[in-house]
Amino acid sequence: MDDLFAALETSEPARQDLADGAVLLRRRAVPCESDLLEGVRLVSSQSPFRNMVTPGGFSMSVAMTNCGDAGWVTDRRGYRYQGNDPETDKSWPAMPSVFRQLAEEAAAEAGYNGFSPDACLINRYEPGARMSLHQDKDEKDFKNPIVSVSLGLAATFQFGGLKRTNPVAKYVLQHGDVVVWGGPSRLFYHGILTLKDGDHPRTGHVRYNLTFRRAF
Ligand code: MD3
Ligand code: FE
Repeated sequence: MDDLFAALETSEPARQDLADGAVLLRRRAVPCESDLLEGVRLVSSQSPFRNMVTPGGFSMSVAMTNCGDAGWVTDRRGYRYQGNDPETDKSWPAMPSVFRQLAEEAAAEAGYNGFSPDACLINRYEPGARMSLHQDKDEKDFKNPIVSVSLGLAATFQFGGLKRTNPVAKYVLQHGDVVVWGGPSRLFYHGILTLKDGDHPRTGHVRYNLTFRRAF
């Protein structure tokens, strides 16, 4: 029996270091999945998902909204964080306490005590949506990690190095997977391959990704 568990563990360990400073906590968010999805519904009822435009003029295939004191936006003027939702002209919805608690606990489990996010970007992928290789560098202090939570359909994530041309490793991110990105991995290039169609019991044909950041 030990061998069976050992075999399962080598393919799917609960915790895995993806790179220096990057820790995957598999299925860590499953116990609070219903509360998280309720939070996504509440936030998006106040600040709806929208397909933002890049500075280059392309509409993103991933639909986004935010909660917290800061929200990430892009338009023809550039990428930035701001306190107001440009679509509603109101503050972003408050960060639900279950979001904050999960992000802070996961960060601590990965070795980043004292992480206190002020922004949560919520990405919604439908089949065909993708996010090309990029760095997250609009935040003030890169010493703070980023915590990501995946819900719904699985997606293939690619993760390279500090240069766009570095070779990439691929990982499948499943429902409930949490990844904490800090230390040297904080500025690594990463992206999501085109989402394949599917049907998830909790989200239907959708994948959500929540990324918790310290923006200001
Ligand atoms: C590695 N989101 O919103 S989560 C993003 O699944 C973003 O929606 C993807 O990249 C998604 O910016 C990937 C994994 C992730 C998030 C932030 C990172 C990986 C990261 C920051 C630094 C390094
Ligand atoms: Fe990113």
